Amino acid sequence: MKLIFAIVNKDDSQEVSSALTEEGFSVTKMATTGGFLMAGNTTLLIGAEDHLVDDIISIIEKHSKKRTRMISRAPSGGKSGKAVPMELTVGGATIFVTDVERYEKV
Ligand code: 2BA
Repeated sequence: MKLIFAIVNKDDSQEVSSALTEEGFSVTKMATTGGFLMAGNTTLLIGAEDHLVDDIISIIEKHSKKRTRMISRAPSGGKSGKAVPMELTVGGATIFVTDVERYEKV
C-alpha cells in the first residue's frame, strides 16, 4: 500500500478531490502553506493499493493547473540591492508517494 501526498493549488483542490472521490478513492484535505511564497495551498492525503497509484496521479494531473506568479526579489536573495520582478511557474501538483508499513481502521 502507498500513501500519496499531493500539494495542489487551493483553487484546484475541490475539483481534484471531487474527481478522486468520484472514482472511489478516499481523500483527506489539509490546508497548508508553501514555504517559499507563503501562500495557502492544499495537501491531499490518499491511501491506496500500489497498482492504483498511476491512476491517482493521472487524475491529479488532469485537474491541477499550472499558474504563473510574479514576485519581487532582491538579486541573489540578499538584503541589499533593488528588488527585481521574477516570474515563477507554480504547480500543477507536487506529488510524493511513500510506502505504508501498516494500515488499520479500528
Ligand atoms: P512554495 O514553497 O510556496 O513554492 C511556490 C513556487 O515557488 C514553487 O512552485 C516554485 O516554482 C518556486 N520555488 C519554491 N521554492 C523555491 C526556491 N527555493 N527558489 C526559487 N523558487 C522556488 P512548485 O514547485 O510548483 O511548488 C508548489 C508548492 O508545492 C510549494 O509552495 C510547496 O508548498 C510545495 N512543494 C514543492 N516542492 C516541494 C518539496 N520538495 N518539498 C515540500 N514541499 C514542496
